[in-house]
Amino acid sequence: MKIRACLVSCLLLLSFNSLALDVKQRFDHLDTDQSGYLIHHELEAQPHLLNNFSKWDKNQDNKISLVEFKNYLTNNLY
Ligand SMILES: [Ca+2]
Repeated sequence: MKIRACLVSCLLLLSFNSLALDVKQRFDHLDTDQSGYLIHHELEAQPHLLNNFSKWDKNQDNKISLVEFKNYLTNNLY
């Protein structure tokens, strides 16, 4: 029983990590100039995000940070 609980938490941890990694990989893939932020021209492949840019740009700095991108993906894909 203990082993099973451990296995379940390990699997949960793994899936959580792979989700986080997936978000980071997507972000880095889009962040072509490696600035750590996504700006308008980097988001041409993400029209839905681009169309709602101001909605996801929570702090209105005209850039999408990793956290803002993660919020976008969480709300739209997962
Ligand atoms: Ca921002």
